[in-house]
Amino acid sequence: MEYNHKEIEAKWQKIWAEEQTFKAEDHSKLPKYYVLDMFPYPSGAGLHVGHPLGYIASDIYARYKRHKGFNVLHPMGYDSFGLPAEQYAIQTGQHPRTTTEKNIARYREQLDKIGFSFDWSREVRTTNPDYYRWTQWIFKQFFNAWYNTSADKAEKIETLISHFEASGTDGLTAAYTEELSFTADEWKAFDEKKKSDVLLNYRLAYRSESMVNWCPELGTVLANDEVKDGVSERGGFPVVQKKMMQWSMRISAYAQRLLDGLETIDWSTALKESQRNWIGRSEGASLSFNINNSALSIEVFTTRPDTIFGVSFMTLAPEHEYVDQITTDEYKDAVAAYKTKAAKRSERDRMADVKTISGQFTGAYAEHPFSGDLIPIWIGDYVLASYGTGAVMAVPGHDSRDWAFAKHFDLPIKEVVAGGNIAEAAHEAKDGTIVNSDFISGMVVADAIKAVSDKAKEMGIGEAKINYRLRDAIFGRQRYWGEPIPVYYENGIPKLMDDADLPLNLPEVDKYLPTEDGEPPLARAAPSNSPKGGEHGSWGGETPYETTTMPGWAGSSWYFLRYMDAHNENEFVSKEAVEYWGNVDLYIGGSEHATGHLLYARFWHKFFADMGLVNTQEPFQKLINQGMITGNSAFIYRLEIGSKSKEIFYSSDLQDSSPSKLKSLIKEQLDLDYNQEFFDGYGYSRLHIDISKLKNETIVDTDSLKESEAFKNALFLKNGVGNFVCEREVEKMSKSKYNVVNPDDVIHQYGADVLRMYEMFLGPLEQSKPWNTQGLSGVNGFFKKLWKLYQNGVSDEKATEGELKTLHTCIKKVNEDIENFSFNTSVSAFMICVNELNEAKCNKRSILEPLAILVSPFAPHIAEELWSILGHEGISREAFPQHEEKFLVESTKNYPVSFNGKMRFTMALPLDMGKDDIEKAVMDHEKTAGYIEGKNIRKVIIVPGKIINIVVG
Ligand code: ANZ
Repeated sequence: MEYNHKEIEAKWQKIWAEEQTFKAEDHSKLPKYYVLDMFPYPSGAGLHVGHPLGYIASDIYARYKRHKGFNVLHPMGYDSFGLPAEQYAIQTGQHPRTTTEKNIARYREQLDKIGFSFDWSREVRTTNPDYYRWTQWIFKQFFNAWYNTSADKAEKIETLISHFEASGTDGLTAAYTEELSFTADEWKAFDEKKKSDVLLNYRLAYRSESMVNWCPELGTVLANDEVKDGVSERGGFPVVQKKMMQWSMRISAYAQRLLDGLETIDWSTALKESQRNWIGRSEGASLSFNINNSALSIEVFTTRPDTIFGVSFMTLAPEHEYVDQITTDEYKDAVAAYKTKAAKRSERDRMADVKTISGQFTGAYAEHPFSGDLIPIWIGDYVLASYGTGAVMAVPGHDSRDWAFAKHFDLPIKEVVAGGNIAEAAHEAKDGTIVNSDFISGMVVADAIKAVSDKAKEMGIGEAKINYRLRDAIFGRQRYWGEPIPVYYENGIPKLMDDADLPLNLPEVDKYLPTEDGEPPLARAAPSNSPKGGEHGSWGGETPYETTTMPGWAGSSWYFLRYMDAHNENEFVSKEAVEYWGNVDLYIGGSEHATGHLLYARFWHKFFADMGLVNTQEPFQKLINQGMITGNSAFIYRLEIGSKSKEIFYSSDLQDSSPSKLKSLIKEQLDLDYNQEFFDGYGYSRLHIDISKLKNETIVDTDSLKESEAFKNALFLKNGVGNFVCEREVEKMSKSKYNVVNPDDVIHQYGADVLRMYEMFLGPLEQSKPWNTQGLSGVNGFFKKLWKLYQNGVSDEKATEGELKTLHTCIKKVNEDIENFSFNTSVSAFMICVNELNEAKCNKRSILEPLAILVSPFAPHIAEELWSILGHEGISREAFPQHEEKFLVESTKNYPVSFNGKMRFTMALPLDMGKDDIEKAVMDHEKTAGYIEGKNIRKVIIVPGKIINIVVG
C-alpha cells in the first residue's frame, strides 16, 4: 500500500481532536512539564514556513515528555490586540475584532494541519473580555502597590499610607518618581488631590508627566523597545521626544532583581547579555556641584568619581530643568536656539551619532566641590535627559565624548590618571595611578573611587550610587485596539473601577481615529456606551473613563499563567493551579522579544510573587530562541531611461552590458528605438518578484509574471539564449519580499510529517537558515522507506544482532539529541537507521515497535498509523524507548582475511577470541587451503579485532 499522507494525516488529526488526546490534567499524580510557545499575533498574511519552526521543536519536546511519563501542558492562544488590525480598521472601517477573528480562524486552520499536540481547551485570546478582565484586574494590583526598597519587594499601598500617617516620608525606603519630603501632619493635612498626587509618585502603575517617544504618524507613544534607530519598529515612522501626561509601570524598581534572576535561569548567554545591557547597571557616585551665585546645585551621576580633579566643564542635557534658570542674559537666545535644534533629534540618534559635536555655553559656572574652582556650564545633546541625572561632570582627559567636546570648543583637558597621552585621545583605562588630584594623588583608581565617594558622603554632597539604564515602561497608548485601563476620573483624580464592574469593555466608536481635539479614539465613545450605567465612570461625562488603552505587552505578560487555569471566573489563576504547574519549564520563541516581552513578563511575575500570587520568582525556566528561516528572494532589473520609457526589464545577466549593447538589444527584441534620451538618463532599479513566478532556480516565467497587476505592461529583454533570468538573494522571509513559502502548500504536496521533519532537518534549531524547497524530496524519500518497512507483514522472529545494533544506536542518539534540542541530527539518525533496516529487510516486531515510538514526536501521524498497523492503539503515551548498551557493542567481528596483503574472504569470529585461536580458526577454514597450497607460510600477522594477514611464498 502507498503511503497516503492526506488521508492518514486527516484521520489522526480528527481522532486527536475528538479524543482530546493532548488535554493536560489539572489534577495528576504524574510529574508536570510545561512547554510553551510564544503565542502569535494573528496577522492577515497567515503563517509562512518560518513561523512553525519553533512550534515544531516545542511539539517534539512536548510529545517526547508525554512518552516519558509527564503530564504535559502544551497550550496555544493568540496575542490578538495590536496595531495591524487597527490600521486595517482605519483604512476600511472594518471593526478590528472582525479582522482579528478572521485571521485567528485562518491561523487555527493552518496550525491544525501541522498536527501539533496543543491542548486547545485552554486557548486564550488577549482580546477576549473574559481574558482582559483579568489584565485589567492585574493593572489594579499594580496601582495598589508600591516598592519597599529595604524589604526589596512590592507591598500593598496601605502599608505606605500607614507609613505616611505615622511618620510622613521619614525613614521611608521606596522607589519613586521624585524624592518627596513631608511630615505625618503635613500628610494628614493634604487634600484628596494632593494625596492622590503623592501616592502616584510611589505606585507601581502611575501617571506622571514625562518625556515620551511620540510617533505622530501612528498617533501614539511608543515604548523604548518599540523604537529602532529613531523610527517606529512597526511602519518605520519618525519618533520625536514629547512631554506628556501618561500611565507608566515602575519596572525600574525591579532592575536589580531582574538582573539577579538571570543567574537562576537556563537561557542563552546572548539573550541574558541583551537583558543585562538593556537594564544597564553602572556603579559610581552621585555628586552635587553648587552653582556660582545661585542657590541651586546640579547633581551628576558619574562612574568615575576618581577623576573629579580632572573636571574642566559641566554639560547638561538641553532639556535639563535648570537650563533656563541658570542661563545668563547674554546667552539666552543662543541657548534657546540650541534647545530647539536638539529637540528635533531623538534620544537614539543622539546616542548613536558620536561624530556630530554640538553644544552651547550657558554663561553660568559651577563650583568644584573640593577645589572651589569655577567650572563653565554648557549644554550639549550628547547628554541624555533621561539617563542618570541628565548632567555630567565633564572630564575630557578620561572620557572620549568629553574629550571630543573639549577639542571642539577649545576647553582645557587635564590629566588626572597617568598612563595615557591626553593630547591624542582620552585615556579611559582604569589601570593608572591618580595624579594632579590633591588628596587622592598616588592612589590606584579603585581606591580613589572609594575615597572620593566617602569624602563626598562625609561632606553631604554625594555618595556611592548604582544607576540603571532601564526606564519605567510607558503603559498608556493612544489607540483603540487594546485593553481599556480600568480607571475613571473624579475631579481629575484617577480612581479604580470595582472588581465587580470588570471587564470594562472596549466601547464601540464611529472611527478608529483620534478625535478632532487630538484625544485618543476611546474619547469618541458615546456616554450611552457606559457598560455599568455610569455609576463608576462613563465614556465622557462627569466621571470619564481613561481613554488610553494598554500597550501590546500587557496581555502577553501573564498569558502563560492563564493557561494553567484558563476558565477560572473567580481568579486570574487559582493558587492550586499555580502550585501544581509552577512556571514554564521550556519556552521557545523568537529572539526579537529579548528586551520587550521577556523583560516585562519577568517583571510582572516578580510582582505576582511579591503579592503571593505565584510561587516562583521566574516565569520561564529554560528558554530557547529558534533561528529564523530565511527566504530566497528573487530580483529583476528595470531600466530607468527617463519619463518616456516603457516598462522595460532586462535579464539579470545583462547587468554588465554597455548602454549601446542594451540599446541594440532593445531594438532587436522589442523593436523600440531609444536615441539620445537613452544615454542621458540611463539607470536601473532592482525589484522583488514573487518566487512562485520562477520556472526553476533562476529562470523567470515571464508570461505568468505579466499576469500580475504590477507587471502587466512589462517588456522583457532576454539574454543570448532567450531566457529571462533573475537574481536570488537570501533575506528575511516576508510577504513584502515576495519570498514566502506557505506551509499549506508543502503539506498539500508532501504532508505535515514531511514538513515537520524537514524543518528540523534544515539545521540547528537556534541558527538562522535558508528555506530550500529542493531538500523536501529527500525527506519525503525517507518517509517512503519508513513506510515500506511496515508493509511486508510483521514477524515475531528474534531480531539479529545487527538489527538490534541499528535500532539501539538510533534510540541512543535520538534520546540524547532531544534532550539537547539537536533535532536536525536526530533526523539524520533516523535516516541511517531506516536505510540499514531496509537493507536488512527487517520486519521484526521487536524492532519496528520501538522505531514507531521513536519517530512519533517528529512525525506523529505516520507513527500513529504504523502503530495501528502493528495492532495497537494510541501511541502518544507509550514509554519512550531506552537503548541498551549491550546491543551497541557487537560480540563478533567480521574479519577480512588477506593473503600477501590481498583480501580474499571474510570470516566472523568472536571479538574476544585470542590470537592463537584466531590463527587456528583461519587455518581450519575451508578457503584457506586454496591460498596456501604448495607454498610456505612465512608469517601470520594477526591483530585481534582488526587484521588477519598471511604471508606465503
Ligand atoms: C565623569 C567621567 C569621567 C565619566 C570619566 C566617565 C569617564 P554608564 O557606564 O553608561 O553609566 N553620563 C552620566 N549621565 C549621562 C547622561 N545623562 N548622558 C550622557 N552621559 C552621561 O556611564 C556613566 C558615565 O556617562 C558617567 O561618568 C558620565 O560621565 C556619563 F573619565 O562622569 B562620567
